[in-house]
Amino acid sequence: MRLSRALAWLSMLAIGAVLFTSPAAAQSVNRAAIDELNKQLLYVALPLTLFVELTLVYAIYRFRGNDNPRPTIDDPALEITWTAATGAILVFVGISGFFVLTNPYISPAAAGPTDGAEMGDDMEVEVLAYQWSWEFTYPNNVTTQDRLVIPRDTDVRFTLTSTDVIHSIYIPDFGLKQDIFPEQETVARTNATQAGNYTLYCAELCGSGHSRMHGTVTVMNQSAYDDWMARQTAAGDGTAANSTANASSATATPANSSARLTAPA
Ligand SMILES: [Cu+2]
Repeated sequence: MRLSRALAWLSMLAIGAVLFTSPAAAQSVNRAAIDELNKQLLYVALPLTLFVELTLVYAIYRFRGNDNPRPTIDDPALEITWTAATGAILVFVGISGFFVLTNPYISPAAAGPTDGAEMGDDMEVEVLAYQWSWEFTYPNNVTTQDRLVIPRDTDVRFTLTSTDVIHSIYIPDFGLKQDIFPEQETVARTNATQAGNYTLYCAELCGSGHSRMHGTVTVMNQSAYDDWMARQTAAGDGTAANSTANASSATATPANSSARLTAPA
């Protein structure tokens, strides 16, 4: 009696922990898809864990002090049932994971032609990674260093290149991570849903300055973003010659781009 009451309390505690620790609203559509998958898998894993653990605790209690256990007898029906149940769970996990992996925000490069056509409307930001900094080039040739500014609720596509070694862009709050290779272009995509400042990291050990290779992502409402972009463009007019001259050689010489328009941090 005391044991069953303890088990009931344990079950209630576990279910309560899941209900009250549900994550806050996601900051991007990528993150929302990943969080939703985690939640689905948790709802499958939790009852299974409880079932296994409670069975174990019951067996320990029920057969305590049994010095002469009988051998297990074959039970084909039981064996078929648990094999089929395990198979069904694995199929569920596989299908759930597949849909998130093929989400056009999470795997833009693997998305089908329909999604590719839709991506024509994305705002495009060129990301240049190099030892040990980031350079972001927006439409209008506006460039920022170690600070990425994007509008909220807008599909943004990043085309990523490196001038030296392999880097990796990682924005944990957005659930976004993509390797960046020299002489090769990779793509990442997101849609940020909450204004604010987030941290961006390099997630690939890329040399002695790797730990310094981080930046800020600022998500603004559309009107604030438009104002910001107008200020950057106006500030850039004074150095238009520099900006244009360097824009063509940006990929080759990022280190020389200090004369180009750089947003205040
Ligand atoms: Cu790096």
